[in-house]
Amino acid sequence: MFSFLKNNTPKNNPIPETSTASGIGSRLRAGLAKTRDRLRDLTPLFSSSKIDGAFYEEIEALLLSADCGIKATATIIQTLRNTANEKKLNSPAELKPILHSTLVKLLSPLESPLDTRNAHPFVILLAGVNGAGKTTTIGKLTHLFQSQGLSVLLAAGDTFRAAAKEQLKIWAERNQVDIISQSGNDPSAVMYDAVTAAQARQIDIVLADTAGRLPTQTHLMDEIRKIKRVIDKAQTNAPHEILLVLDASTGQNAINQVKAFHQALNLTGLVLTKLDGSARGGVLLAIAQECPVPIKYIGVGENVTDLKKFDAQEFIAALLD
Ligand SMILES: Nc1nc2c(ncn2[C@@H]2O[C@H](COP(=O)(O)OP(=O)(O)OP(=O)(O)O)[C@@H](O)[C@H]2O)c(=O)[nH]1
Ligand SMILES: [Mg+2]
Repeated sequence: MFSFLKNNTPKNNPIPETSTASGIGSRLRAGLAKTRDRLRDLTPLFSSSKIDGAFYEEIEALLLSADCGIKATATIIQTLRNTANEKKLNSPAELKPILHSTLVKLLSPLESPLDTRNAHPFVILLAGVNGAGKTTTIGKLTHLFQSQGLSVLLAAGDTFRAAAKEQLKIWAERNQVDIISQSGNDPSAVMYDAVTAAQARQIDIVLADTAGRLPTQTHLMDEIRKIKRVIDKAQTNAPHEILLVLDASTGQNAINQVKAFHQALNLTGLVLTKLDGSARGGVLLAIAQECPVPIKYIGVGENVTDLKKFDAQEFIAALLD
């Protein structure tokens, strides 16, 4: 089901960052502080005197506690054991760079920068369970795209709650972009309007908000499938990105969410939010092992600039170094 994701990393058109490299690095480190803290006992472990069964067991326990999941943890421990045997390593310190490179290798296939230049307007549909961070992520993405000189239109597709429309409107006002909404409660109609409005106004990007839904709510999953079909009617081959927004503190249930939403919508990517509030950042490794949908962005705070393009090397460095 996920085989198409392997080695399809388009490195040619990455979205440039808006801040300085050092600023990004320190924000990412601050955002990952809780997970890094959970893994802090790795440092004394790698300074211990010998590689033995207890050493591996302690690494295993730490990885599991950071929510790396049973399968990814087993893969990582096996790689460490194999490398230690093959290279006849005696000292735990020699295994530290091996752990680093193993984690980067596991996460690298998930890097896949978003390229908005191959369609106009470029339509991005955001989906996810209630409270995952969809609307906030739209606010952050609006800021990011605008900083690249792109024009943005928001589609208020969460017609379930009046407050949802208001929340998106606040983000629209903050970023000074237009929002398409309706008084009715048909999200597909809102999406159709938004895409045709973007075509008429020569807008670069449409960001489509949707109501939170659980994969078990069949009628709501049918509804979002319909939203996708209607967007395609308004513009052939749209939406160009279908992103699942996932709360990183969800734990291993994140895996079930990815699988269910992917089956329903054929996801093109993930946004992992609230990494700053969670010690469970290891869930990215579980995703890489069990359901490798590309991670487009990670959210490391509530501010408009707290959205980071996912970079495996940077992520692991911020977690371990
Ligand atoms: N700390 C932190 N909080 C976040 C992040 N992303 C979103 N939030 C917060 O999470 C809460 C829910 O965010 P929303 O954007 O409303 O989530 P949603 O998915 O649109 O929710 P529904 O529309 O109700 O399904 C808000 O309080 C946000 O400020 C993040 O990266 N870090
Ligand atoms: Mg919302």
